[in-house]
Amino acid sequence: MEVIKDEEGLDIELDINLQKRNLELSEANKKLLDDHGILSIDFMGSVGSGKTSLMDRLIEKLKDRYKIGVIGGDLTTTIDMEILGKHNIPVVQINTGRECHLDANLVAKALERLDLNDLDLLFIENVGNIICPADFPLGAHKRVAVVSVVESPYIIVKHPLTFQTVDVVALNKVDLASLIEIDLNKLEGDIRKINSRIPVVRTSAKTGSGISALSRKLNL
Ligand SMILES: Nc1nc2c(ncn2[C@@H]2O[C@H](COP(=O)(O)OP(=O)(O)OP(=O)(O)O)[C@@H](O)[C@H]2O)c(=O)[nH]1
Ligand SMILES: [Mg+2]
Repeated sequence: MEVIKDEEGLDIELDINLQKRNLELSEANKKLLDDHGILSIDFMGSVGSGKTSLMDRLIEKLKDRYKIGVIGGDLTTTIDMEILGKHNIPVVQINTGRECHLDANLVAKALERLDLNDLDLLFIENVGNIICPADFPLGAHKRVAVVSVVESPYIIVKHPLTFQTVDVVALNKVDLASLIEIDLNKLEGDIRKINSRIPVVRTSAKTGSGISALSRKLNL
């Protein structure tokens, strides 16, 4: 079969400049966070994979030990930040309109809205999408890919870049795995073929299983 690869496309120069500028801004974000002693974690994953639900669980578990803030990316709504704001923590919503990922410039603007002297842990929820965020580091110290096990048996092999660029994978919704007969060992094996050293944690934001393990893998 003949396969056309997009890296042969004409828009490559524009892409490279955009990503170069994003990388510079992401490094500035990281320095700002480091200067304030804030650890930050970027959660990425498809729409509905469970990013907000896992962050909700982690915040519940960690809020007595850390001063936590959240920046949330969403095309148009404020639903997720309303949910997480119920923990009485500072939250900033970014509505990207049509963009399928956050970028370092948007995060820089959101950081201006937070009292960085009063935070020691920052969660960033990326726009629901497993493809676009991979190319746009935000300055977070760690990146977590959240994969719902009900998405597709091919979810990992179809998105190799994402799994090369993250530090931890949460295989979420394991409470539903038996209902659809998905092979979790196969999914985990697909991840390890792409990135052999990456920690993979099986979680259920519904039951709470795996939340402590996820927290430990994030060194929290
Ligand atoms: N059964 C089950 N449902 C879950 C789990 N995690 C999340 N959900 C449900 O899945 C739906 C989507 O979860 P969210 O946490 O909003 O997913 P998200 O990744 O933040 O979605 P977007 O922000 O829209 O991209 C909600 O109805 C959750 O209650 C889980 O582990 N098990
Ligand atoms: Mg969400």
